[in-house]
Amino acid sequence: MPTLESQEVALLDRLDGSNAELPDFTSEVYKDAYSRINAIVIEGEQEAHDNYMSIGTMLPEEAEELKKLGRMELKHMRGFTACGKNLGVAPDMPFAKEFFAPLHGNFQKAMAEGKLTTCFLIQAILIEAFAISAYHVYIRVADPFAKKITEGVVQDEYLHLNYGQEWLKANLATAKEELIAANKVNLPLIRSMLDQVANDASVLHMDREELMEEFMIAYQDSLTEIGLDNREIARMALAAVV
Ligand code: PL3
Ligand code: FE2
Ligand code: FE2
Repeated sequence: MPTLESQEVALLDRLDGSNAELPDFTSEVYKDAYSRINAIVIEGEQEAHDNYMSIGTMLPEEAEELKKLGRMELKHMRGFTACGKNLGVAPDMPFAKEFFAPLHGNFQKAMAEGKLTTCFLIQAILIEAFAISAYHVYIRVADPFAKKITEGVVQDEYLHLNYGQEWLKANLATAKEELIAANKVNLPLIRSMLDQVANDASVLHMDREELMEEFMIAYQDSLTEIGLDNREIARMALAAVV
């Protein structure tokens, strides 16, 4: 039986994340990158709250449930605010607002047009899958305080993704066309958000390829769950590359 070369052992360690090298959380370069990443997460959680409340106004029978999700998002926001404080970092909120502006604009437009399917896709699938992928990768390289908070948050994000999946699944017959069209417009925005954050993320020792991989897993799994077939999912995913 062949023995593992030491390099392969190192690779195995990294894949499971347990041996990824931790950054220096006190360095200026770390804090500078963190001021933007932390702001993105705080803004993202705030907007997630607002988006679930908005969806609730269009779905009165689900309003209570959606309020619950919204409250969880505010709790996440407070948790991540504490993470920045703990490191002595002030979040760059204007940067984060600009970062979310295109997606935010599309959500607002869909709301105004009563396009519930588009709203669900943007918030409960794309944004939640983006959050889940980022939080998974971050947990492996976070400071101990932030790691604990993020571990709690990521569990909730699965509930949110699930909630969106269930709604889209139940409404797929009438929603499919809009779902595919909305994906074509909004998946490229997620891709470009990932590109914009990649440099700062790498300072936090978060790898870009790993982020993409985690995102594609969460995204494709959720489309499967909604009831799309492999060919439809492949077509939808291609919107990220073309
Ligand atoms: C929905 O519940 C939350 C929406 C937040 C989206 C955040 C995406 C974050 C991408 C940048 C990498 C962050 C790493 C985590 C650092 C605290
Ligand atoms: Fe959240
Ligand atoms: Fe969420």
